[in-house]
Amino acid sequence: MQISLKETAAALKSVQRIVITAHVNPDGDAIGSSLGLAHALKALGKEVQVSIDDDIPAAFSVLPGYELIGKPAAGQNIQTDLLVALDVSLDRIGQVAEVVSAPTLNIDHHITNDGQADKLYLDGTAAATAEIIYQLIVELGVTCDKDMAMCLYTGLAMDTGWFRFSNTTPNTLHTAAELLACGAVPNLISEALEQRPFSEVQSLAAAMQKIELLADGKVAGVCLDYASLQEHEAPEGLIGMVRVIEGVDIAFTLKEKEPNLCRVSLRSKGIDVTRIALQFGGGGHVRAAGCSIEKSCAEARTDLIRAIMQVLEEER
Ligand SMILES: [Mn+2]
Repeated sequence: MQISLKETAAALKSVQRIVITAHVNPDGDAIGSSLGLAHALKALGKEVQVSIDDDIPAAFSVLPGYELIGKPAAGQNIQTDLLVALDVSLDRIGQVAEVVSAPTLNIDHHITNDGQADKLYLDGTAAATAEIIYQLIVELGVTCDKDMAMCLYTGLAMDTGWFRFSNTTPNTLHTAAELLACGAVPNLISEALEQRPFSEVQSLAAAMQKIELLADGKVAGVCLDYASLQEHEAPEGLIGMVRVIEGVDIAFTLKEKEPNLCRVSLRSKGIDVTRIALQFGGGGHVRAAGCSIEKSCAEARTDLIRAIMQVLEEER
């Protein structure tokens, strides 16, 4: 059931124990929104746990509360009054779905949200879930402090490509300004999140050698199979390097994270790439989407390219 922001605030106020989660393969918005909301609910005297079924990259230790994020263990049974899922539909929260049995409240900005949660607050115009969480904090009557601001600013900055992408609105920048006024330190966040181990820069260089151009240069992508990912870890930011290639409309990366399990990221300069991601059970936004394909790297590549070509053909 879709609810309003006011009803979302009321749902949070009406319970005492809250577990916050976000999607697997968490990004800055998933982590920043989760911690930002956790700080706000703690300020209201709530008992809050943050549980995300994945490893949290160490770079995010710049965020206050990083050490509080737990990972659910199989067979665990977390008792709580409400499960709050951020930046995701309930189908991508991994084992959290099994270890927590409680009513669900979902807060998201993805237009592809499946609406399966008991209560859903969805704002597809928000650049980031963090933008919604800031409004929610105001609605809750909580004073935004530095810890909340650091976390939410990170979510907002990272989902907008540091305020460069088309989802950046006047409200996004107003929110960012409010967060700076509340104590967020933008250079601390960007320096922490931009730094890379030397080995990762080398991995990025190796992966960039494998970028292929397709469809007369309208499509570019890179596929990393399981063996090559054992040799060099998948570098962060690879899709961004593919995206900037002149003439490219659709950029993709395909990473075989486990044998026969490929994670796909898609970016576009206009074409709706959710049309491709949805074909494989994924989702996202018009210009940034993703999905998983349970096949080998080579087979998944064939299926993905076929789907991309079909969408390009329909656009013509
Ligand atoms: Mn997001």
